[in-house]
Amino acid sequence: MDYVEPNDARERPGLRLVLTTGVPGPWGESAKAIFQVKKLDYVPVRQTAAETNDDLVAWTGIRNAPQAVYEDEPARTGWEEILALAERLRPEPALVPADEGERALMMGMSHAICSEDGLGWNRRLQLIGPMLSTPDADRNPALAGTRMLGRDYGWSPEATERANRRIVSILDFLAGQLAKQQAAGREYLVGEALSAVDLYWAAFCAMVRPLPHEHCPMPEMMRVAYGTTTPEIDAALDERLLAHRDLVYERHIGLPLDF
Ligand SMILES: N[C@@H](CCC(=O)N[C@@H](CS)C(=O)NCC(=O)O)C(=O)O
Repeated sequence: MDYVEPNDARERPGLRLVLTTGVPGPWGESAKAIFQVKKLDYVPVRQTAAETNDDLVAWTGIRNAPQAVYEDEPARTGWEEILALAERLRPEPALVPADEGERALMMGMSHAICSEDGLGWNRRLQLIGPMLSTPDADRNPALAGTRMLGRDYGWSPEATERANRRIVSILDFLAGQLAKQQAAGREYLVGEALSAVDLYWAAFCAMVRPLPHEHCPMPEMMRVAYGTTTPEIDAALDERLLAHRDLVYERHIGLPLDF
């Protein structure tokens, strides 16, 4: 992917998407997948993980990614506002169901995957926890970036402890919903068609079961970290959920990923 620097991107019209370079960040991959399904063109803009990203902050006021910036509107940074922007700019194909009950379920499930205290959030706390629990964690210069992530995303020893329970509970819920849908002869997580939650599941699944290197050429260290799970997470990772991730990539997003 050819990234534009923030100082150049801010001068450009249209839709710009700030992404963490070199890694498949699940929130960023979700935004890319939504834009891809809707065939919305955007200018990819550089953000570097665990750094201060001063030029970006000078432009949008926000340090991390993703950020979707349309014309001179404020940057959209949350998964829900990025989805709302995409639905407004390109209503078809709709990724939010029209039926109110299905919409509420779809948004609730997406919240469980993407929001604070959700699957991705807790998995991140679980991943950085061991590094921030070492005896010299508060002064080791090699951990400056990890400390920044810990501060920005609310790490504490208690947070690591409950993260595993939250992750397993959310995986169980997703597996149960997919089983219900399949029993009713349906292929997707909600309703009859693809919706945003299918894209979120495909992207966030990487944090517990990364795609193979030929489909997702991420740094080896990150693959090992993401792929090292707990016995409870392994047990909760239903084969059908993994097969659903594959279907979504093959049919709607396309592989290999480019980041
Ligand atoms: N603001 C997003 C979450 C964004 C987020 O957690 N981004 C992370 C993962 S992609 C990030 O930018 N990490 C690298 C960093 O903080 O430098 C939301 O609420 O949906």
